[in-house]
Amino acid sequence: MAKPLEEVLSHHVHTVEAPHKRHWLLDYLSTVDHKKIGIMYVLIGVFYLLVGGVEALLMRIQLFVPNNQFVSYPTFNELFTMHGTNMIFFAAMPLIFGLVNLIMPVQIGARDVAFPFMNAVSLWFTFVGALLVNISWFFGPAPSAGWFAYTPIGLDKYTPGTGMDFYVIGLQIAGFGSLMGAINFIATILNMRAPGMTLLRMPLFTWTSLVTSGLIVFGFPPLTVGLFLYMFERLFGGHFFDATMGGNPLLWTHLFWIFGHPEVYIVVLPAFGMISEVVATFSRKRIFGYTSMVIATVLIGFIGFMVWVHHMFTVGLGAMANSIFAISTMLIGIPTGMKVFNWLFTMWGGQIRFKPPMMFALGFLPTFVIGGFTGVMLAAAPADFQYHGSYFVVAHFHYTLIGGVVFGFFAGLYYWFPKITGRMMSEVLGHINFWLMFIGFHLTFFPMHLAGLFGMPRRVPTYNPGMGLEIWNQLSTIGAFIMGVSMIVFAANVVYAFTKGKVAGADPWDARTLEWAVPSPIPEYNFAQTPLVRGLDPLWIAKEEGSTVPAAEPLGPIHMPSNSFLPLVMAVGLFIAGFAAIYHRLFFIVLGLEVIALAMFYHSLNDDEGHHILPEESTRVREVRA
Ligand code: HEM
Ligand SMILES: [Cu+2]
Repeated sequence: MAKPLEEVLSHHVHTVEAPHKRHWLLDYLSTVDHKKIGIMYVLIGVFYLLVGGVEALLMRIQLFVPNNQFVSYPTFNELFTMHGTNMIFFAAMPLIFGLVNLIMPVQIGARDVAFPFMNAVSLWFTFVGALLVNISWFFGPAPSAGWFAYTPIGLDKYTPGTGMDFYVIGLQIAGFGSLMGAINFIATILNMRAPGMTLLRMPLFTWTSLVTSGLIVFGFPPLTVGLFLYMFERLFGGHFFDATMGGNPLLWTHLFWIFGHPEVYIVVLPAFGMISEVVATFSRKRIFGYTSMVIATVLIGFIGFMVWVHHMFTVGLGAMANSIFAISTMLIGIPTGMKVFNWLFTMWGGQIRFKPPMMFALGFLPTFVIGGFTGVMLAAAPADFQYHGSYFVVAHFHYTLIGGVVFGFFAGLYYWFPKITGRMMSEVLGHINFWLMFIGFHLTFFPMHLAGLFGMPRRVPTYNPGMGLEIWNQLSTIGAFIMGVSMIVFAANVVYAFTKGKVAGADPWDARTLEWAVPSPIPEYNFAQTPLVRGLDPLWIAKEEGSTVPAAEPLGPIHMPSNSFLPLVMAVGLFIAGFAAIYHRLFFIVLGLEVIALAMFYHSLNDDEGHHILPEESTRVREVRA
C-alpha cells in the first residue's frame, strides 16, 4: 500500500513540486479537478436555466392575451423548441453532472473521479454542444421542430434552414460528453470507494448517481444512432425517416423516446438522491428503509426502459402494444411510491429543522406526487387520446421536471453550497427564494391542467377569445414572472454568500456523510488520508462515538494528476468540425477532426507523471480551513 515517503520521492523527484500557480481563468480552462469541473457544469446549467427561463417568459407574454402578436408564429415554434432543448440537455443535465462531480467522489472517500482527463473532455464537449445549438439563433432560424424533433416535420423538406442542423450536430457532441461522463462515474463508484464502503453503505446520492450513469450508458446510444441517421438525412442526402422515399418517420420517434423516457429518470434520480440526503440530515435521522430505497432506485431505472411507447399511444401501434406500455408505465408508480413513503417515514418522529434545503425538499414532495398522479392518468392509453397534445401534458411534465429536478437541485445546492464555497448563504433569502418559487410554480402550472382540459392544445402560439382560456393563461403568465423573481432572489443570495456570508466550517448542518468530514471548501486532494468506513453514514457514526472518521492510511504524499489544455482543444476541434459540417465545408471538417486526432496523439505520447502534495501542505490546509 502506501510506500515510505523517501521511496516515493526518489521516484518522482522531478514532479514533486506542485506546478506554479496559474491565473485562475487558465487554471479553470485546463483543470482536471472534479470539483472545479463540477463548478463549471453547475455554471453552464444555471446559465441555460436562465436562457430557457427567458424563452419561457417570452412564450408566456405571447399567451397572456388571445390573438397576441408579441412574437411571430414561427418565432414561437423556435422558442418552445429551444426552451425544451435547453432545459433538458443544457440546464438539467449539467446541473446534475455538476453536483455528481462535486459531491459523489467525496461521498465515497475518493480523491477524484477515475479518469480526471476524460472528465474535462466531457465538460468541454457539453459546453461546445450547448453553444452550437444556441448560436443557431444568429445563423438563420433556430431549431423549431420541438425538443424531440419529430420526423417528418424536422426533415429539411418541411423545416428548411440550418436550425435543425445545429440541433442534430450540437446534441451529438453534447451526448458524447454525457456518455463519457457516465462511464467515468460508473468506474469511479465501482472502483474508488474508500476501504469499508461496501455497495450497501453508499450514500443514496451516490447510488442514484450510479443508476443514472447506467441509464445514460444504455439510453444515450439510441439517441446517438438516431441523430446520426438524422444528420445523414438532413446533411448528406440520406433517407431514413422520409416515408415518400421509403423511410419510416416512426423509426426516429422510437429511437428518440427509447432515449427520451430514460432521460427523464436520468435527470430526476440524482434529484431523488439529493432529497434523500437532505431529508435525513434535516430530520436528524438515518434514512428510513435504506435498502428499499436502493431497490426502488434500481427498479425505476430498469422499468424506465420499458415504457417509452407511452409517448406514442396515438401513432397507431394498436391496442396490444398500447396496453402493455400502459401497464408498465403505471408499474413505475410502485417504486416511486416506496420512495415517497420512505421520505415521509424518515421525517416521522425526527427533529425536523426547516432550513432552506429542507424547504425545497418539502416543496418537492407534494409537487412531484401531483406530477406522478397526472402521469398515471396519462398512462391510461384511452384517456391519453384525449389529453395528448394538450396543456394538460405541459402541466404534467413541468410538475415532474420542476417539482422533481429543479426543486431537488435547489435542495441540493442550498445544502452543499457551504461545502463547495466555504460560505453560508442567507437563510432569510433562502426562504424567500423558496416561497416565491413554490407559489410561482403552482400558479404557473396548476392552471395549465385546466387550460388543457378545456381544450388548449400545446405548442400553439395563440388562442381565440371567448373560449374560457384567458383567465388560466393569465394566471400562468403571472406565476411565471414570480418564478423569474425567485431566480433573482437566488442570484442575490449567491452574491450575499460571497460578500457577507458566514464562514461555513466543515459541517454546518450537523450532517452524516463523508463529504462533511473534510474542510470547506474541499481541498484539491479531498482527503489528506483516505477514510475508513464502518457503516452507513460514517461521519454520524464517528460523531456518536465522540470521535472523528478514522483514517485507513498513514499521512503521506498524495499523487495528483496534472492540468491540461488538451480537453478544451479537442472540444474546439469538434466545434469547428461540427460547424463546418452544417455548411458543408469539407476542408474545415477535416481540419477540426485533425485537431482532435493530433490532441489525442499528443496526449498518448505525453508521459505525464503528475505531481505530489506533501503531508506538510495538507496539514497546513486543514489548519487554515478549520
Ligand atoms: C419558469 C419556468 C418555466 C416556464 C414558465 C415554462 C413554460 C413552458 C411553456 C409555456 C412551454 C410551451 C408549451 C407549449 O406551447 O406547448 C414549455 C414547454 C416545455 N418545457 Fe417548460 N417552462 C419552465 C421551465 C421548464 C423546465 C425547468 C424544464 C425542464 C427541466 C422545462 C421543460 C420543457 C419542455 C421539455 C417543454 C416542451 C417543449 C416542446 O414542446 O418541444 N420547462 N414550458
Ligand atoms: Cu416517458
